[in-house]
Amino acid sequence: MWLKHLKQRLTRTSERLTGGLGGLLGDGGADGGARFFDELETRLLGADVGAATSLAVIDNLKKRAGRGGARDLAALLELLRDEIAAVLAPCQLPDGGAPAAGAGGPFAVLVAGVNGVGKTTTIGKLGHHYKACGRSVMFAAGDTFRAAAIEQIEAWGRRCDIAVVSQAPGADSAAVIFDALASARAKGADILLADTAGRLHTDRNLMEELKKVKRAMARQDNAAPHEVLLVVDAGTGQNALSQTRAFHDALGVTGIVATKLDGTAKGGVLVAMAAEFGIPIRFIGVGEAAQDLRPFNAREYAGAMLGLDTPDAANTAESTTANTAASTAARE
Ligand SMILES: Nc1nc2c(ncn2[C@@H]2O[C@H](COP(=O)(O)OP(=O)(O)OP(=O)(O)O)[C@@H](O)[C@H]2O)c(=O)[nH]1
Ligand SMILES: [Mg+2]
Repeated sequence: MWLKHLKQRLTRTSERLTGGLGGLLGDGGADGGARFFDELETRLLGADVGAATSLAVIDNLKKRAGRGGARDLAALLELLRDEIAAVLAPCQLPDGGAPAAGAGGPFAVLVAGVNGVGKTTTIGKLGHHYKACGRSVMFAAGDTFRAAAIEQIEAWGRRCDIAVVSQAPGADSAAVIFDALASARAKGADILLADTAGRLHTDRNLMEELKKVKRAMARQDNAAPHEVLLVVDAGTGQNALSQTRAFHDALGVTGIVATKLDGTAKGGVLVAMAAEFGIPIRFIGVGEAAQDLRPFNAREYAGAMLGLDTPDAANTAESTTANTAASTAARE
């Protein structure tokens, strides 16, 4: 189910990459497939895979296809999937890196990113995911700035039956999150997901404010935040790279969630991010509903980018939630 859904949601990217490609193989690759490989490289660039990575992927593909190998489109796409998956693989964690129980406290996640990328929605979906895995979750309404931000996270809290710690609009975000962490500790919650207001990565003052939030969390628990989760909108393409650079410099990003992969043909940006940063891509978002978020899997994603079925991964994806619950139980 999920794989079909993922493939369908990534249609814009897969069409950009593979639409009409077969026609370029022409007479069976009399030109050694030169036209095909050139076009494929251009398309990888268009899907925001990035210049260096596109070139490397195509070079490897040419070598593996061998002389006269540029004939069979299906076989070439399988090889291409391998090449893309190899770039993505170092950024994949089992089950999106299911949080270990903190030493006597909740696993505290600070969620950050520029305006409108999907932070609050991702928190709602993550809450839903972790609850389905049997973890107890709390939310911190740390976006005290944007109108209706508190109502938005409270609505997710009601939908998922998750307690939300909030204060009045305009309150100090660091104070709200500090209190929420204290409350999550007192209540013995497994995971605290802290929302923050969207901010431009180029705004020095607002980036300083985030550092302050991070310090406030550490005062409550030395090891907190256990995760600094950056949310990026994949549709912003190359801009997602500069956002990641700036947030990583300021905060030390430990995980990435890429959202809105359903609405964009730039799904290749994850490959560029993997190649440049190597920061774990923990989850991907492919829609607005609670179930439109899943742990990132390199091979599944590479296949969906190319519109391929991934029969060998069908079982693993279907049982991801069950695996998470099982591995969680095993740790406890
Ligand atoms: N299609 C699609 N829409 C998404 C996805 N994730 C979030 N959205 C939508 O994007 C819009 C913005 O989402 P929010 O969660 O409010 O974004 P935010 O980063 O919290 O925004 P600010 O707090 O204003 O910075 C909402 O309409 C969401 O429903 C996704 O994966 N796919
Ligand atoms: Mg928000």
